[in-house]
Amino acid sequence: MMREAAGRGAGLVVFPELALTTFFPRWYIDDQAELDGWFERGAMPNEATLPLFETAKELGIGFCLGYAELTADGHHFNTSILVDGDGTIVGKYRKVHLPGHREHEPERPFQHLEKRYFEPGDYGFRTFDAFGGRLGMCICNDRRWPETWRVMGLQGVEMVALGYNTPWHYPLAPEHDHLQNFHNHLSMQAGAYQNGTWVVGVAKCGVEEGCLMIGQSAIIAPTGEIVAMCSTLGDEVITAVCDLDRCQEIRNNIFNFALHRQPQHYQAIADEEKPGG
Ligand code: CDT
Repeated sequence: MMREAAGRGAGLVVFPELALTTFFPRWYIDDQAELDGWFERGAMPNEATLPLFETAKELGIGFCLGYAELTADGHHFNTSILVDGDGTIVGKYRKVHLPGHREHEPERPFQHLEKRYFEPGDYGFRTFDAFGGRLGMCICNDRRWPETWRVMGLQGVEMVALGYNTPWHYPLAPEHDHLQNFHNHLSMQAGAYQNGTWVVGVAKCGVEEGCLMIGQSAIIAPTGEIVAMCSTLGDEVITAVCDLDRCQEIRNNIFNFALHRQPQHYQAIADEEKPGG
């Protein structure tokens, strides 16, 4: 798929969340050694990912890759890295908003144990000078939170790369199942428009270990318009020309932060306390 993207002239390829494994938080895994087997240890590239790095370098193409990270000192994160066209890691992100639950809930058709298996990311929402612009990353559930986008928007982000694993079925509110695709695009298009940034959102989709995951990976312009979208639940490469200067169309006008924001009224967003009823 990277070769196909390079053949179309792409400079950056975005892979999904936990691209190297199945979405293992759907399983309750009691044995720590077995669980750790799903994680990549230490620095990237490791033995398993070296061929990807080498292929990217050969093609002169950058990539964003999501994987489960086990650090040398034993911390577990849901991570993504941004690698430039000569194979250098230029950015790293660790998922902040971890959805799901901590304990085994056998009544569910499948688990969502991200809260058990990962720690919340410790980097926050950083942005990086790369690919001729300012890029940021977030991962899956992060896309549903306006704070994710705004913190990067305030840094002048011009493209946010994100991967997702979103099951069609949401056991806690099955009446929302038919809205999964809508909520996916709603969140990403709003994030793009309200912050004047390109968004590349990439699904690990289709049926994985019996679990149906939504697709509709999309490249979204700073206007909030979807300019390219996958149309199947299989492996697909979509491409778009992303002119980062188009971010100014939004930033110089409707969302001119310097001119129109009123941060003295936004304090509650950053307060530690849980909001009252
Ligand atoms: N991977 C991930 O974050 N998935 C969640 C599923 C819904 S919450 C159980 C998401 O926000 O898409």
